Amino acid sequence: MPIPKAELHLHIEGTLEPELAFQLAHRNNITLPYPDVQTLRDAYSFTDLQSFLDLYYRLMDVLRTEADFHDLATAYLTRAAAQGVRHAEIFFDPQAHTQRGIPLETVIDGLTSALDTSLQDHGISTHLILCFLRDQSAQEAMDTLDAARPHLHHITAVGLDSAEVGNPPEKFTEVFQAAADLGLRRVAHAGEEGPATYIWNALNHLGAERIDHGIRCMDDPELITHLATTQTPLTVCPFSNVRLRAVPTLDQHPLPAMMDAGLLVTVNSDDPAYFGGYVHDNYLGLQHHLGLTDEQLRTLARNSFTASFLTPERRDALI
Ligand code: ES4
Ligand code: ZN
Repeated sequence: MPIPKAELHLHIEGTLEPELAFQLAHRNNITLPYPDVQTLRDAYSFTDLQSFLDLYYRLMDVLRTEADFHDLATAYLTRAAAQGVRHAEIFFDPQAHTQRGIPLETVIDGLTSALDTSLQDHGISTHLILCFLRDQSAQEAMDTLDAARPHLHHITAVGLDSAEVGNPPEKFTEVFQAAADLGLRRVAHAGEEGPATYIWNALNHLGAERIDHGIRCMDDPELITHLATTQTPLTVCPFSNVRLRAVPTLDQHPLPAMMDAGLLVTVNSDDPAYFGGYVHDNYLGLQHHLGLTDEQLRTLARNSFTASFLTPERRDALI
């Protein structure tokens, strides 16, 4: 049995497996620009974050109805349960859907209809994290937060994702402040492809409580000390880093050095349908390629609960 764990860095749109993409395309009378599942899977060879994002946004076109979002989330939860996931904090990208004419309610109602019964059906508690697309304007992010106001009882936190370099955190200072004023928690992708300064700025300008990826902190000794002292969690995604070439090979992943530096590291899957595995597959990859011990894997699993936004009661029950 895979070790019980929380998953804290998971884009629900990144769980769209080619088989489901073809099913939804058929159901919605859409012709995908790929003849079959294998040809689509063969297209999953990326050179950097942008080359991945291009396919990720293109394939989302099959997500049209509430049932599509429900089925997407249910498929993820089923796989996550088999990987030992007991709690999942799930990102979604409203702007990627509203900009192609899908109402925000369709997205949120579809996702929450699956998440609402997840604890009973899959033994997984869930939170939703609304992400702003950082390669779009600050005003569009603010409009998205405004549109989400009627749905805030379903949303735990805001996040920041998409193309990092050239879109620094401070572009979104105002909308993150507005989110905090609404009682939302805050996380941000930083230091995936972007520099360590983006991590500092996510902390100092956005009030980020967790850093998604954060691997580039290893370039800045002062930042390592700061993150270790404050025990700010980092949601690291090893398979993602290799597939997007942020790290050359899994054998060279900085995760062991990050743990040795006293950082609160967690392991996550990011976009598992695209990067070759779900969260426990990432744990196994680390064990195999980096020789992580059972004790280190237990530490990573414990960190995942510590770093979550769970109430102390459920967290204590899960650890
Ligand atoms: C993402 Cl790997 C990654 N980085 C930034 N934004 C994203 N959205 C979906 N996956
Ligand atoms: Zn991500």
